[in-house]
Amino acid sequence: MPEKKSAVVTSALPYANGEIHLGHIASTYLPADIFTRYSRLNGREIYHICASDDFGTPILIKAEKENKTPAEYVQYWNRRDHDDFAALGISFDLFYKTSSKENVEFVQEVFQKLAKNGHIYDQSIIQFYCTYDDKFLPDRYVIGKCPNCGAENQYSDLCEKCGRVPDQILEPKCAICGRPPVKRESKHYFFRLSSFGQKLKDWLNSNVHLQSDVRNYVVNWIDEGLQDWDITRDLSWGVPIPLPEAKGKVLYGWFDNHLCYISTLKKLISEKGGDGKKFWNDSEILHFIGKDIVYHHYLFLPAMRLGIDSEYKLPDYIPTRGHLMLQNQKISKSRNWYIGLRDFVSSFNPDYLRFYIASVITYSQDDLNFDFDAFSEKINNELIANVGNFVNRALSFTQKTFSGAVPEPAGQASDVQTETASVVAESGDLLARNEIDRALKRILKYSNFMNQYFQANAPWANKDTAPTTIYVSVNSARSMAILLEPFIPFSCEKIWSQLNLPGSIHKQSWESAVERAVKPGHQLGKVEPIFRKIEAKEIAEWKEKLGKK
Ligand code: B3M
Ligand code: ZN
Repeated sequence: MPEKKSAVVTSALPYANGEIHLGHIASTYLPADIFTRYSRLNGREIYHICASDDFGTPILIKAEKENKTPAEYVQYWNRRDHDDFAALGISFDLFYKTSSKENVEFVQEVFQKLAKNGHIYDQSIIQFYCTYDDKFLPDRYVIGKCPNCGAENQYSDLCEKCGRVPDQILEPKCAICGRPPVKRESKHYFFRLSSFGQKLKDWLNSNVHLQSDVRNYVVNWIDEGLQDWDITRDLSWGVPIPLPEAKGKVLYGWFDNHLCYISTLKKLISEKGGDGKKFWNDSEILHFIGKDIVYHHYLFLPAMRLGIDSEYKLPDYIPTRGHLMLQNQKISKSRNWYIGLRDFVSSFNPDYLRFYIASVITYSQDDLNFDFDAFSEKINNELIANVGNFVNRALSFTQKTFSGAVPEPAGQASDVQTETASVVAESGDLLARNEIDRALKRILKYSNFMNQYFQANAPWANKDTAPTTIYVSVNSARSMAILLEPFIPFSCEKIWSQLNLPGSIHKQSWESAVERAVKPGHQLGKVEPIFRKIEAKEIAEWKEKLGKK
């Protein structure tokens, strides 16, 4: 077999100013985790990197409101996010932070290289300033009307309607006090994004792995002309601009945050005794994002890497997915049309959320919907009635009829063997291509096939063939545990322990799922139902809570 290329997976960095909710999970963290888990089982050296996005005005605004230093404030959210992700089984190799010493130093180094290469210039600009709050008002400190699409109430750093950066916001207001700001002069540093148009286009057009619909509209943006990018903020909270004359100025959060993908990977690899830069450049690089940050990942990020002579290679893949709707409506924290991750996994098995979302996430920018009735139906009728039912039937039959010892088969059941080989190959191939929903469907089809096999062979009524049926079924349960590990890792741990197999389910090999590795005479562990059904009452309560303050 050819050596599999190592890989670095990154998930967009959550701002350290609020809890992780179901929307984040569906667009970014779960697909990245499923891909990583599959790749690990498939024998690839792969690391999943993430960090809290600590700098930037929204965070400063919130820290001020809570009377905390920004450093204290982000530390809280860094821990909290880390713990919430862990509760959902999102298996980062390192969850770090953009305010780390390593990132700050790396960002300053990149700034200096860009400056040396002539990609940075300074210019005095007129900045909004609130005389009431006595502050310059960068980014989110200013709210107004987007000059590109006319949407009202947009922040000056990103229009949520059209996804562009409205650099000349109309009808500006101070986000703290609501008063119209005045204008004052300040010296700012700019990144020459405008000079990267052709290089970016060449890269976009030559990278065959990018999703073509996203590539097309990014190329359109380039054709409309790129603006140079103001990378300066008159704030105290950020990466200090490493120039003596830039005292009191920091770099814009979008200058430093994506560099944290690299600085965090470097930290991880150096802790393992390796060379992070070499690892980055020898690996396949995948940045998982939601569609609202396309502009930043398809333009800013590659341009900055090009600007330092591709010392760190550009991404091979930028898996970009749509937003999650909730009961067919846009998620909104202020209207409480929103589900916090912590809250959700404290009432439901985290695998239920993983399973449901995995079954609906397409590899596209289409929006998805979280629907409570569909959720309970999927869990009760597919996960439990299909997978849970088969595994439990096979194992409890072994327990009752063969005292928990796997019987000696009398035949081969070659139809099952063929089906097992094909589900392993086909679902693996789909996962490698990020087609998560289709991979899961394929595995469920296999589980269905096994239910039918068990039913048709009726081991309770056919004494002669029962040993073969059971031997084959127990082995299929093992195969399913491996194939489902990327999707429902906690439940697969349970199946693995009921099968009483050695080692960790998370360290098996994908290919080994074709084998009949559970040998005759093997003694099972304690067998019990793996899942609990969702009750109509629970769903009614959750629906009731939505939208209430
Ligand atoms: N924190 C924005 C967002 O979550 C930002 C992502 C940074 S990825 C480098 O939408
Ligand atoms: Zn103000």
